[in-house]
This record gives sequence, structure tokens and C-alpha cells, in this order.
Amino acid sequence: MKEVHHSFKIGIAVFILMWSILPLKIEAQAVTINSGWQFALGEKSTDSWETVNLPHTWNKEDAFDDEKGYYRGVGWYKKQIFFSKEKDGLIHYLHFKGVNQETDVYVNGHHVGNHKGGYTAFNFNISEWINYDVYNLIEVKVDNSHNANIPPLDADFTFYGGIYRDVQLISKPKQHISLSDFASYGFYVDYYTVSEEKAGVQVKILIDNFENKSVKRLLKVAVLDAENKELFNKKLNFKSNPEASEAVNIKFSEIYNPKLWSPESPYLYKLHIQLLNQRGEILDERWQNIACRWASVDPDKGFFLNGKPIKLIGVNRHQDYEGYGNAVPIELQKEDIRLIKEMGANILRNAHYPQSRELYDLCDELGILVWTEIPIVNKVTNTPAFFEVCHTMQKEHIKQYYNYPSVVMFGYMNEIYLRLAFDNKSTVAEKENQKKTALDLAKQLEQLTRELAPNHITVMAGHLNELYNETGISDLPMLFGWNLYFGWYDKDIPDLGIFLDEQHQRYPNRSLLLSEYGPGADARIFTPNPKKFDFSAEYQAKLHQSYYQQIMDRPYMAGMTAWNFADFGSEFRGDAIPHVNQKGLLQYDRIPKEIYYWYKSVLNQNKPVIHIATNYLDNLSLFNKKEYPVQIYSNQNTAEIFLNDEKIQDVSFKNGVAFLNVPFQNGLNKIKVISNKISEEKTIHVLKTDALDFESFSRFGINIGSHFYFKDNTRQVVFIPDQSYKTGAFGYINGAAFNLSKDKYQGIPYSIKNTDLDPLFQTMLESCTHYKLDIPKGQYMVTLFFVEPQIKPQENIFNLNASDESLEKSKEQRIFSIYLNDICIAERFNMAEQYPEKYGIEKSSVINIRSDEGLNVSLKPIKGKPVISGVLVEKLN
Ligand code: GCB
Repeated sequence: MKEVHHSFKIGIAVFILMWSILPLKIEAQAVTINSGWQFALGEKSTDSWETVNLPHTWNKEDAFDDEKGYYRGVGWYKKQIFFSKEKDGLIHYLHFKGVNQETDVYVNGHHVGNHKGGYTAFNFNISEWINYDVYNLIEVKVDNSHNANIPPLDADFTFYGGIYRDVQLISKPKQHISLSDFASYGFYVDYYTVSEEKAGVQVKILIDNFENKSVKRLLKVAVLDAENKELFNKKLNFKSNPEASEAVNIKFSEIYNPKLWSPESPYLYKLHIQLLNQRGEILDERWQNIACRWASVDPDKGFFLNGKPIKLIGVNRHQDYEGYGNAVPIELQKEDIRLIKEMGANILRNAHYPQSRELYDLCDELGILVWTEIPIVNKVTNTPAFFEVCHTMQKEHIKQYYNYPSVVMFGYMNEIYLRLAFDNKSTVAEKENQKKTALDLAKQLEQLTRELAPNHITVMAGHLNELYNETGISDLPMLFGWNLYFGWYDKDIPDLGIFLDEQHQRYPNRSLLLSEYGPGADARIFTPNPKKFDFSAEYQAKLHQSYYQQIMDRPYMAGMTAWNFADFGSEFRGDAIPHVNQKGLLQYDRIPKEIYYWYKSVLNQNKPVIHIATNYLDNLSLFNKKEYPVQIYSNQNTAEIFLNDEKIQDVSFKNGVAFLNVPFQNGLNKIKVISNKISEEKTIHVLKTDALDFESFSRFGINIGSHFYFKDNTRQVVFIPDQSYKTGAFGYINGAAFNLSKDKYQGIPYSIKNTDLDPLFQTMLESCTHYKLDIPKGQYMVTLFFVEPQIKPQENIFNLNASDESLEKSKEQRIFSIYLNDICIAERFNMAEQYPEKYGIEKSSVINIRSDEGLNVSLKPIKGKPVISGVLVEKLN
């Protein structure tokens, strides 16, 4: 079809003819075809087809198992669809909302199209291949192999393959609102003026005519308010040229004193477009939220909405979900957006790719500003093909997401120099080439974005590296986001402000946002002495609370978006839960971590909030300790604290939090917090003891070589932190905590196979030959936990610094014999030899303690230094 794209200016003389009679509607035009697909992994010649429903991915299991890697290759889907004779004469499209990552579609054996890129929608016109009154075979080949010409090439998230969003069959009369402009909705809404006094809406509508003759048509376009009251309408008669795609521009007069859209008051107007034929039948129609708002950034004063400064505080979001991979039912995903709103966030960065369009609709409705971007992450390929895919992807992205009032920022790159910064193989010339390639692509995409979306803010995010300044890439977008992990991958928490001030001073014309920050946290880990890289709930709280204050103190910062809303899949990671990046404010299954409630209490000023942050503390063991520090989150000023109905303290809240040491009692503890408007009560079980007497408890676990508590949810045991031996207690006689890198992380940041107790194994004591527990006479089951820390360190750019020498030492053997008192339970124990990888090894033995000798664990070295990760003692008799 030829593209005409000239525009009709409608004159004042809008003539109303016979079309004003009540319109009839052409039958349902878009049908979701998610159910009953046949699926085969690998080539389609196979006999093993299974029936699946969409959304679907083939990686929801293998991206989380103990085997390294996940299937990246081809998968086939097929389905038979019946087209009745009445459908002849319509134009049929297959609409794919998201397929990762390269798709080829065949209808009755004919190749109808190819699409590259896993996160934008696409349409194929399949009309010419359809047969009527019979079944038609639709076959879809999907490939998620690494492809040097399709971004993302490399990133910290799992590239699940499959048709993971809905598929629709759309059948339209021969004249319809275009579905061929990069799978946009076929119209683009703009505001020729927008202020508190007045807002003027205009819309460009693309009409496709598939007939080989010119036809007369009527467009009816209306602007309605939130109560569906029509404010304006325009009717335009026009003639569609044969086989042409044409643009119609419609401009409405101004809305005076418009209700402005903002996160506090997300007032939405609506646009209604109808295309009618001469008989008054509706050929096509669209509804769209529209809103009166304008946004800008200022290098000194931050972000402005509707002319007023607002601090952007929110989250990044990945689309995957525990148990589903990326094939997540849309209703579950919408829940995320509601949780983001409920937390009090006013911005969402959809990192690192465009997400389901339904979610942007919800952001419009709820009042969440959106930064949306395409997945050009970590590195680029210097080929024309890669550049072309990037251009097309950004065109699809902008055109598909252009109309959402919530979308104020369009981005196109994340940490594009990450790989380069860690590259110690390329020559100087090759590195210069890589710098230039990324810069060239960024310039092109910046220009493209400004052309296609002149009223949006362009954005990009970079990591902590001078390369962004040196190349000038950070000065291209209107707003530059720093992804900063001070207190995690880099230096310390207070270094954030120092770095930002220095940047602001050096680059006074650059607008800045903190686009990522946050530590990993696991609800099974807690400690009164939180440390970098320990994954404790307390460290997460400490970092977020400080970062928030540092950003609030700096008016030039446009805002901050936490990394990440929820934990997400990243196959190669060795966090406390392997294959999952655990920097979420919520767990992968969307159970909120305590920090979510803290944000709620600082951001949500409308409703009173009180939250006792003890969810992770249940089953706390206190050995020889009087109290444990607890945080209470609230947006109130003060509160009274009661423990088991006795008042213990008055507290006042600063930065949304009050800290108090709770003198827990052995057994059940009821904490109650009352402020004048609101109260909360929590009950937690505590095992409190000053002796290993096994009187009020029958099991005792120690997280050897570590400063944190670790909760084993299966056994319902909390392993307590380690200590040096004290008479009447427990501890190591000798040895020191093992760390692969001194200041970077605790223990070994790797997935431990064959166990879910990764954090217990990941931290350990080295060179300990004697470990002692003063337990009374009796019979016990003693379980010791071991892992060999130095087998096959995997390359993991997000956890490791390439220059770490310790990583080069592979297969360092250690051989030792293990004794419980004088009984040898393992002779010449050699993990490197017995297990090819990092296996979590548990050794259980029954032992009778007959005197006051207690339990002595001896690790007698034969070669190298012995290691041990934990001990669990269970009283039998
Ligand atoms: C980043 C990346 C993000 C990672 C994150 C992390 O800076 O932009 O994709 O997931 O760091 O957790 O390391």
C-alpha cells in the first residue's frame, strides 16, 4: 500500500450529512487468542508438542535450577483458527503484545513477517494468506538465542523466551485507523497549549484505506471529561485515496481552566475517535486517556510538573514474577502498580524495557509518572544491523507509548559503558572504538527521540564511571540518571552525596536523577550489626533511609528511583537466593519486605501509617542477650510502645523511623505501638536463653563464620551469629571469617547447589580447627554444614571486580578430618575432589555426650585450611 501521509486540515466548515443517524457497530474486532496453542521446544519437526496457554515462557523453571545457564534457542507455537466466510473482505492482523525475542510468523505455510526485539508490540497483516470457511494454520517461530544484532546483548536480568504477552486477532473493515505505524494505536495526541488557564488538544489520526478506489468517510472525534460529558466534538468528512495511508489532523479549541493531571490528582479527560462509513456504521474506534499536564527539568531545581517543583520518589520495575518468569497474568502485574501507588511513589521507571501497555493505562489513572526505555544495556554492537534494530525499537517504543499522559520520559540506554569499564582484554584502539560506537548510537537515538517526542523529556542512565563524562554521552539527554551503589558495590553510604555534589558542581547545566540504588536483602537474614553485602533487612533499611535523606537534602536532584520494586530473575546471580536479584522492596513473590513499609510511612502523607518492622524477626533466638533493636515506621510524630501490655517507652519518629531496643522475653512477645491516630500490634516468638541447657528448646543452630542471623524456614530454626568461644556458651577457638574479597562482600557471592540455605553456606570460618559448644549430657543429632569456597568461581560482573586475585585461585584443595569429640565422622574430607562444584554439604551424626566435656568439633587439617559454615544441634534424648 502506498504511504500518502499528507494531512487534511479540517476547515471550520464541518458538514453534517446523513451520518448523524445512530451508528451501528461492526462486530467485535479484536479477539484475544491466548488459549490452546501447541508448543514445541526446538525445531518444529519434533513429535513432542504440548498444549499451552499464553502468556507462556519456556524458561520459568530452568532459569532457576542448579544448572548453569538456561535454554536460549528456538521454540515453535502453532494454532488452527477458523475464518468464516463473513470475514472475507476484512483485513486481518495478528497483534503480538510481546514475544522474546525474534519472531517469524507463518500462515498456512507462508512467511508473513519477522520481528526483532522482545519488549515492543508488533502487528502482521495476514489477510492475503487466509482461506475462508476452513481452519487456517498459524505457526510462530520464536528465538531467544543471543543475537549480536538485537539488544539487550547482556544485562542483569533473565531473557526468558516465548510468547509471553497476549496475542490478538484483529479484523477490520477495509478502511480503519492504522495498525501499521509501528503497531501504535494509529493516532497521536498532542497539546498545542497547556497551562493552568487553558489547554488545547490536537490529534493526528492515521487512516488506512485498503480499497483500490477512493471512498468517502466520516471521522467523529470527541473530548470528554472524566464524567463522560462531551466537551467538544468534531466531525470531518473526507475522501480516502485508493490504497493509501493518510494522516488527518484535528485541533480542538481550548479547555479553559482545565483540571490538571498530577500524582495527587490524576484527572483524566478522554478522547473518543470513530471512523464511520456513509451508512453511519462504525468502521473503527478508539478510546484514549488524555490529560492536561506539562513537565520540565532544571539543573538546579530538579523536576517540575505543571510549573511546580516535585521531588520524584519511586521505583524501577522488572516485569517478571516468581513462578511465572516473564509470562505474568496482567491482573497480577496491575497489582504491582497498585502497590507502587500505595507506597506513595510518584514515579516508575520501567527498566530496562517497555512493559505491558495496560500498566501505563493504570499509571495514568492512579497518577504515577513514568520513565520508559528500550533495552540497550551494558554494550552495543558496531554493525549497521544492530543500529537499525535499535532505531526501529525506539520508533515502536515512542509510537506505542506516546499517548499515555503518565509517560513523561523516554529513554534508550542503560549503563552502556558497563562492559567496557570491566574489559581488560581489548586493546586501547578497540576500546576507543567501543566508546565511539555507543556515543554515535546515543546521538542518533537522542535525535530520533526528540524528533518523534518533542514534548517529552529524554533520559539515559549510567553507572559509576568517568566514561560517561569523558565521552560527553551524559550531556546528550535532557535528564541524566546515575545508577549509584555506594555502600554496596562501591565505597560507603555517605559517599552518595559527596559524589552527586561534585558532579553537580562540575556539570552545572546537567539535570540529574538517581535512577538506581539499593542493596540486596533477604527476609531470612537479620542482624543488629548490619554490614555491606550481608543481605540483612537492617542494612537495606539503613541504606534506603540514608539515601532518601541525602536526596531530599539536595534540591538540584530531580529525584530517585529505587532498584528495584521487587526481586527479579537474573540467572547468573549468586545472591542469597541464587538466580534472583534481591534488591527488591518486595520479594520475588511480592511479599513486601519491611523497607516497603518505611517508604510508605515517609511518602504517604494522606493516611496515618504505623508499622512494626518485625516480620523477619519471628523465631528470633537471643543467646546471652537482653534485647534486640527494632524499627517502627510511621508518618506520625510520636508513639507509645507496649511490650506484653506494659508500657516500655515513648518514641518520636524522625525520617519515618523510630529505633528502640526491645527487652524481649522468652516465648511470646506482643508489641503494641499507639500513636494518637493509629495503632498496631505484632506478636513474635523469641527463644531467649543464657545457657545451652536445652531446657526451653530442643534445637540450636549457629551460622558459623558470620555476624548475621539466618532463618531456615523449612526446619523453622534460626541460626544465630557466630562468636569466639566463651565458657558455658559456644564459639570458635581459632579461625577467621572467610571472604573472597576483603571489603566487598561476605563469604562467597555464589549460588550453592543442592540447597536453599545458600546464606548459611556462603559465609564460613576458615582455619578453625576447634569449635566448642558447652551442651549438657545427652543424645544429640549434630549436623555440620560445609562448602568448598574455591571451586570454579564463575564470572559475575555485578559482584566482582575483574582484578580480584583471589578469584584466579581455582580448585584450591583442602583436606581435613572431622571429629565430634573423639569420634571421627569423616576422614580425609576433600570437597574439591568429591564435588565438581559448590555443593552445600550437610553431615549429620548422632552423638552421645556422657560427661561435662560438651561438644567439641575438631577439623584436623591434612592439606590447606579447613572451613565450616554452620552447625545444628538437636536434642534426641
Ligand atoms: C545496575 C543495572 C541493573 C542491575 C543493578 C544491580 O546498575 O542497571 O540492571 O540489576 O545494577 O543490581 O546490580
